[in-house]
This record gives sequence, C-alpha cells and structure tokens, in this order.
Amino acid sequence: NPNGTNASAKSAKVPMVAQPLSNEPGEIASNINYHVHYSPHFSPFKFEPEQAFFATAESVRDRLVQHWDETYLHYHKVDPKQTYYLSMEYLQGRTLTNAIGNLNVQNAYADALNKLGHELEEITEQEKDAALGNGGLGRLASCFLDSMATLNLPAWGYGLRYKYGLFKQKITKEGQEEVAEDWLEKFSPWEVVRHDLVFPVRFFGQVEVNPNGSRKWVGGEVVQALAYDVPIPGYKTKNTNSLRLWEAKASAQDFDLFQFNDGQYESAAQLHSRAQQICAVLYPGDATESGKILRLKQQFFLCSASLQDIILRFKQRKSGKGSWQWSEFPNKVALQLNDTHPTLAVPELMRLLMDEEGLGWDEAWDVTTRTVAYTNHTVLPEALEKWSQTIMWKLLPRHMEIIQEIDKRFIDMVRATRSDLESKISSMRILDDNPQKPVVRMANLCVVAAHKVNGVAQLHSDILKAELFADYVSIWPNKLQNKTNGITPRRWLRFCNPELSNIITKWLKTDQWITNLDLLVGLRQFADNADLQAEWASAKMANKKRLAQYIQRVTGVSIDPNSLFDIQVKRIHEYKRQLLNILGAIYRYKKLKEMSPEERKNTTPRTIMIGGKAFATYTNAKRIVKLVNDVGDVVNSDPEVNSYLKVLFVPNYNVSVAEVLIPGSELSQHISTAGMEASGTSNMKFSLNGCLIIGTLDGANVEIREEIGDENFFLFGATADQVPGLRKEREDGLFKPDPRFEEAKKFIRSGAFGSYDYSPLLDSLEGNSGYGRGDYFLVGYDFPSYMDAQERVDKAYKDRKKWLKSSILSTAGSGKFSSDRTISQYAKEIWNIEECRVP
Ligand code: T68
Repeated sequence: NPNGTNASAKSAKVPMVAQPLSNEPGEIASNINYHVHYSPHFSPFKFEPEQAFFATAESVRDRLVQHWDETYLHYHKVDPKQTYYLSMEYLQGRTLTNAIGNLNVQNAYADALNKLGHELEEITEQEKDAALGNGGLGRLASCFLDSMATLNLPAWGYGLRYKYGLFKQKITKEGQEEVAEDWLEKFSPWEVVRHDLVFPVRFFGQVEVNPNGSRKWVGGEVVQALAYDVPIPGYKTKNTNSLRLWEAKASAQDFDLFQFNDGQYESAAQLHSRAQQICAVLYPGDATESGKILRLKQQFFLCSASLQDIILRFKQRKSGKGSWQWSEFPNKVALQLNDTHPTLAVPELMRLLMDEEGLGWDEAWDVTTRTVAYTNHTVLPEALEKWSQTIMWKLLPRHMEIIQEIDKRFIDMVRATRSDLESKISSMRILDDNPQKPVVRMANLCVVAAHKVNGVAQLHSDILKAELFADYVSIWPNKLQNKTNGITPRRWLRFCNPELSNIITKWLKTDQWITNLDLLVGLRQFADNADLQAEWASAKMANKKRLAQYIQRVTGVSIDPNSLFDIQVKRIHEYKRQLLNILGAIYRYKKLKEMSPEERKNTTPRTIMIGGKAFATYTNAKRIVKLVNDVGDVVNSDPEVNSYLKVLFVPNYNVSVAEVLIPGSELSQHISTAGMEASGTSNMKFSLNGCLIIGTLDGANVEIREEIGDENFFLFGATADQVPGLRKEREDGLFKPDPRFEEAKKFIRSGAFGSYDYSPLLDSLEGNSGYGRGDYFLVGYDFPSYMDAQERVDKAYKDRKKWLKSSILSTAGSGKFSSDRTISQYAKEIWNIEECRVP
C-alpha cells in the first residue's frame, strides 16, 4: 500500500485505478452532463458558460486523476530519486486549455461542448487565473512543472495555497489601484484536498535540553498544514505530477468553546484566525514587525510541511525493504530552492534529522548538503534577503541555534584552510552581527549549504561568479553553475498561437518540435520563401486583430492592426526602464506634432503597449504607470497624430493577458540596464512567436541574439562591464545629456500630459548622485542609442520581406529556450534524476 496505512476492514479492497474513460465526444458530453447534475455547485438546471466551465473542468479532471493515480503508483513501485521544487510562487494562469491540450483531446471537447450548446473557446474564458506569484520567478516555476511532467521526470512542486494571490490592477485617474483577487471565490476545480495529509508546524516556543544533551523545540503555537494537490499533466504522456500547496489550519482543540460560550468570540477563535493569516495573501507588506513575522512564518510553513512530507515518503518507501540508512536520503531526494525564500529548509532539515531522527551533526550536515541546491534570480542588493536575528530568535529559536553553528563551522573551516580569505570572512559568513541591526544573510546560508548554486542566464551566472559569490567560488570551484532559463513551448506557442503552430507543423512536416524545440531550426531554410512568408504574415495579422479586439474591450481605444505593434510587458521596475520606453514615445509624439501632414505620411505608424503591475508601495513604479496612462490619454485623442501613434497601458497584465499579447506582437522591448535583469523569460516567449526584440545586452537577451543572429536583433545601450564606469563618470559630473533626452523631459515638465507632478520621477534622472537621483539606471546615457535603434526599427518595418524573414528566423532560433532543455540540464547536472515513464 503506497500510503503506508493498514486497511482496517480485512476484506476492503480498493480497485487500484478505475475503468478508463472514453474520449469519444458523446461520452465526454454525458460526463459533463453528469457533473452538472451530480457535482452541483449552482442552482439546478443552470447551464450558462460559467456552469459549463466548472462541469467541463471536472470532466477533464476525471481524466487527469486516472493518469495521476497511475503515476503515483508507478513512482511508488519504482522508487526513483525525485526532485522537490520548493517555491513561494507559482504563476499557473489558467489550466483548462493546457490540460485538454496535453491530454490531446481538444477536438473531442470542442465537439462535446457543441453538442451541449457551448463553444470551447468561450468556456475557457470563464476560468480565473491562478496567480500565486509576482512575475518571472513564479512563472518560471510553472514552466518547470510543465517540462518535468512532459519529460516524465519524477518531480513535485511544493508551494502555498494563498487565498489572495497577486492583486488585480485597476487603472483610475490616480493611476494604479490594487484590488484583492479571490481566485478561490467559487472554488478551483483542479485542486484535490488530501484530508489524510496533515503536518504540525510550530512557531515561537523554546529549546529544551535533555539530560543526554539532545535538544528539542517545544512550546509556542502549532498550526496544521493541510495538503491540496493540483495535477500537472505532461504533454502526450501519462505522467502526471503534483503541485502540492499547503494550507494552514488550526485544529478543533484550539477552539476555546468555554470562551466562546462566554461571549468572547474573537479570543475563542484566536488561534484559528492566526492560522488563517499564514496563507491569506502572497507577499504581505513587511514594513511592520508583524508583517515581517508573517512573511517568515509563510516561508517556514512551506519548508517544514514539505520536508515532513518528503521524509515521511522516504521512510514509507524504505519500510519493508530491509535495513536502510539516512545517508541514502540524498539518493532519493533532490531539493531545489527557488531563490532564498525557502532557505529555512536547510536548518529545518538539520533539525528534523538531529532532533527528531537522532542523527549527529556531521551526518545530518552531510545529508542536508547533498540534498539541497539553490537557484539565484537576482544580483540587486536590495532584493537579497536578510532576516533580523531578533525576529528569528523569537520565531524559530532552534533554527537560530543551528544557523549559528553552521556559521561557526564555516568560519572555522575557512580559517583552517584558507588564511588568505581572512579579510573576506566578515562578508562571507552567514550572520551579520552588526550590533545596530544583526541579520541572517539567506543567500550566504544557501551558498554554504547547497551542493550546487546556479544563475539563470550565462551573463548572470558569470556576474555571480565574478562578483556576488566570487569568494565562495575560490573555495568551491565547481559549486556554481549556469542554467539558462526556458519557457514551455506548449503554453507559449502551441496553445496560445495555434495559427502559427499549424504553419510550423506544416512546413517542418512534423509536430515533434512541440517536445523537441531544436527542430525549429528547420524553418531557417524557408526564411526567404514567399509562400511561408505569406502564411506567416497572415497568422500574425489574425493574432493582431484578436489583440486589437482585446485592447478595444479593456481600454475602449481602437488600434490599427496595420500599425507596428510594439509591446513591453513585465513588472514595473526602474531597472527594467519602462521610463526609457515612454520617454522615447513622448519624443516620437513631439516630433510627429512638429511634422507637416506630408512628412507624417512617411513615418511608420506604431502602437506602443505597456503593461505590468507595480508593487503597491513602490512609489516611482506607480508614477511610471500613471505617466504611461497620461501620455496615452493625450496622444490617443490627438486627431493630428493618432493615426501614426497610439500609446496604451494594458491593465492587469497576467498570464492569460500575455497569451493574447505575445502572439500579436511584432516588436518587444527588453531594455533593462545591462547587468541588472538576471535573465528575463518573456523575451524568449516573444522571440518564439516571431516577434523581433529591441534590447540591451542583458540577461538572456545575450543568448537570444546569439541564437537568432545579430542582424535580427535591435541592439543598443551600454554593456554590463561599462556600467560601473558610467555611473562613476556621472558622479564626477562628466555626463553630457543628449538634447533629445532633455527635450522629452522638458515636455513632461511643461504640463503637456496634465497637471500631475512628475518632478520627483524626472528628478530621479537628474543630478550626479544621491538617493533617488543621479540616474542610477542610466536612462539618460542609453537614450540616444535607444532612439537610434528605434529609427532602425521604423526603417526595417517598411521592408516587409526582410522583416518577415527576421520574424521567421526569430522563431527558428528559439529552440534553445525551451524549458525542456533547461530542465534536462537540471536533471543531469544538479539533481541526478532520470526519467520514470508511466507505462
Ligand atoms: C526574476 N525574478 C528575474 N523575482 O528578475 C528575471 N519575488 O530576470 C528572471 O528571468 C526570473 O526571475 C526567472 O529567473 C523575480 O521574478 C521575484 O518575483 C521576487 C523577488 C523577490 C521576492 C519575491
């Protein structure tokens, strides 16, 4: 029995897997009908698109559950080494289209729904996005889950089941407004609650020393972690992995019936409401101490529940197989930390092994370090996590003891073996004992404890090696690796862009590219072919029209599908430089205004779309959102120029909005200050969909340009190694701004876009240095080369054949950026796991 429990009734037998379900449209229709009636969630006899969505999803889930159970049994039987991906974020988006596509039952479901009077496309639109993440890091985790299942790798994702994921962005006259988004408002048809999987997680309390010297963490408060599983189907394979999301609950004993009956309702349910807070929201504000404690609780909750589950599975599989040793644990478990957010897995695994399982320090440390690997996603100093030691001692006293010991042993090791590093110890060690503000540096803990550390694009990994982690590399030369990010070609081409997919399949004479993306190079030989170009152009036009309809619906602005569609969508951040984009748009607008009507006719009409969410307390990012909206209001209603230029802010950018925008884009902007964007992944999605890139030599742009050819990439800007020197020049007062840059800023200051006070934002671009000044992100320095690159874009777009050729070559050169490639590399070079295909 894979669950390790004894069947209580002697004769009780569970049929291991139920009868397979038919995928014949009539059978599917009756299955949907069955759910409408017998899995009721609404009033009887209601069958509008919403009810049809839930019933359809439940019928798809039935099919997934069969594969899921078989996968569960198979992994249990084979007992392979498995990967556990620990992430505080998953940006799953919608599931229905992806699940139907991976099961290869699109046509059957479309037919079945037709029989019931519905259109599949309309039904899929009913689904809410699961947005349990912020941006790139969370979406990467979801792409990885898709690839792990598709590659038949025995792997699990672990995360938290936030009630409110990422906020919904509303655009008002004031700019961005955040509204809570309740993705579980009705319910999620995909998740399955596992009532038998509950683990206790402790907070606060104290450490008890036993007479034999062993230590135990006791007291404090205990909440229960309850497992919710989401199926992760692979593409055209039975392997269906799990994303296990933990929810926090208090138990019935924690409800004080006496107090309640005494009318003290709040205090009676105190522990219940404290438990509920843990999974209430993604990234609760951490300006206050209670906010910090809550975030740390979330991180620990994920780590502790997941490790207890993993250890239980390890023991269950070992039981009945004779004697075994803890040293075998790393042969069965690979734990990947998605950034430092789950770092507490390190001291928690140490604690579980020592205090619960009775291992000594050396053995526990050996097991832990052979199990854990860490991915870094940023070099921005402000994004490197540092937790207050005071808070940590309060919330996790035993873990602080362990971290102290790891720190001490690390220092001892360096002193004993590397006297040349003496002066580096204070920056390399885990604890920063600065008496003003003692902190734990989570990245340092990860690097010391992990057997492998990786960056997410070549340039980023090189920077980690040469700068952030250079001293560690001198101790452990083989620890640091590169794993260039990737995206799943299923969601990001096959399903979101069926028009282009069909053309690719037709010209390559195979659809194998869907799981072997390198085959796209086969398109290169046809890049000049007039027939392919015509088909390519018509697919793009169809997608542009669909995008134009979407824009009309959400903004009320009509855009011209014959104009160049130019898109920048990502989180709003100063280093990503949406400000450079909008200043360029402003300059373009001003020049158009100065032109004669005849001159305007020679320009390339453009529709500039910018979308993305600003973190709620990030003031300058919110000012940028407001500026884009204000510029759009003026430009789009200016009859003199609005057939040559439109500027749109696309509200509430998320995964399903991306699925509409990316196929319809022709130019996309990836224009971060060089050295600051670790990788970027939307650059890969755009390129895969035949969109040309204007960008800096940053993150994965470098590799994309290498793959697709520099003649198909609009490059501009300083390089990463020039950046420090340029900042220095600026500080020394040597920077001479380009007149075009000055003109654009002056135009905003003149009030051309309304009366809002943009001076704090513009001031950040002025002066030589200082907090919020001195143009740290080098917008002014890169502006002229950016505008020159934009002129090259305008010219290139007029040569239709050449543009289409570059577009085809962009898709053809994107094979490397499949997350299947990325995950195969993790599997071989970090996890040491192998395929375990369900027969
Ligand atoms: C991104 N990081 C990188 N961080 O910025 C991007 N959440 O270059 C890279 O492509 C991507 O990771 C995948 O590797 C993030 O998305 C976060 O969202 C974040 C940062 C701090 C705390 C929580």
